[in-house]
Amino acid sequence: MTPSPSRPTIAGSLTLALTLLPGVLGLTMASAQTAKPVVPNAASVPSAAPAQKSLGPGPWTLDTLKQRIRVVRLATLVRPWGLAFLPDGAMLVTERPGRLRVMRHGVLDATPISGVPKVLTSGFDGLLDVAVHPAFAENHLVYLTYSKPNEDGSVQTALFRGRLEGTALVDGKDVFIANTPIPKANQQSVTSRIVFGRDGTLYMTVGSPNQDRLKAQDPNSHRGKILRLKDDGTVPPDNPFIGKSVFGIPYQPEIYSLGHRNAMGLAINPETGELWQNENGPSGGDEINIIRAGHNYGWPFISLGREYDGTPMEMAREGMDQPVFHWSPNPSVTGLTFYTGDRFPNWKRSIFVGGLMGKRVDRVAFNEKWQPIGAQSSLGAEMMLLELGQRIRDIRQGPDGFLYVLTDENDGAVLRIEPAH
Ligand SMILES: [Ca+2]
Repeated sequence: MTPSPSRPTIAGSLTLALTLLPGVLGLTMASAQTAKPVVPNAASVPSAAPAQKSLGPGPWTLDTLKQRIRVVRLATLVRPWGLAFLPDGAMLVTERPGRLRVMRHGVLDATPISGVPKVLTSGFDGLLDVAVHPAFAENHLVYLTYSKPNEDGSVQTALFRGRLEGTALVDGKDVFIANTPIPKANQQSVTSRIVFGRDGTLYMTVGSPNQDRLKAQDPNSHRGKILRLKDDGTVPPDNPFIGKSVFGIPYQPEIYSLGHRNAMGLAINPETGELWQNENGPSGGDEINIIRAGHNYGWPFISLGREYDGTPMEMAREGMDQPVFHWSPNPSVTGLTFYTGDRFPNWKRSIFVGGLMGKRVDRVAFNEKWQPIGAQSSLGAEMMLLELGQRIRDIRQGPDGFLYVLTDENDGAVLRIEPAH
């Protein structure tokens, strides 16, 4: 994807400058930072939440709007978080406590892959997403995002790269570490997804902690941004904010888009090549966005949701993009995949997302112009897998045309959705 020339993303109004600067300068801003109750965002619900309904071995046959499906439990993993497929069809799956696993022909290899970095495992931190280099067949490169613990107890979001040789990642190293560590005293989990674009650059989301939400608009911080990197972690020369600044504060050159809360899903539209993303809103306002170079997606200034105490939020501002689809109430969306396979012809041009609090998978159908068919909000989504009662962490289409689903549990499951006849 070639970034289009960026347009001004921050209106130069005095009001906005006054809103932004205190956060940038680290000053207290009563209206946005201290007056609101501190409520964890959806990614930060304590892991000691009420016990999950036990899933059982399955399989399950379920009816959906367009398709009878069979859901098969392939494996049990601890808090599986992200998955990616190798060219030979094998599947890599991360476990949040810090293990990378491999499945071949639907069977889990008992031995985790060695060479994975040490991760922070408190809260919802840990080993996060996994992506495979587009030229994996030649270079065997695998990428991981994770919560990198520092000696002072703070945590940073890092991108790690290693070469997969047999059951080991070798020559592994951090190729990029996002700035703005989250201090130990203020620790709040943030997430990171990664995906390769058609031009071979890598997009990486870096979450914005709810307690320091203005970081999502701070040009000097990687938090609350989507970054665009070369495959070695360096800056592509055509990134939209290179050499630019706002109110005299230079942008970090890795930034591709800003104003994001906690992005949980990231995928390339297989038809248009555009980058699509989903992120968690506050109370209501989970959203799917089409990400364009240099654009501002509004957080924390605008949202279609409300503050946790019920206070309405500003819903629109000039120069800030609206989502293509949004939810209220929130399922806490996570994972995002476009269905392009042949196993479920009725699901072509559908997007699937997981839901943590919603304990379900949502299908959203799109028309030829990539507009949602019907409602542009929750009513336009088909809820699936509610019968299983599981927090869903990720969903991806496999090269075999089946859908693969991860549940967010200590005895989490890798599920495969197949047609039932
Ligand atoms: Ca937004």
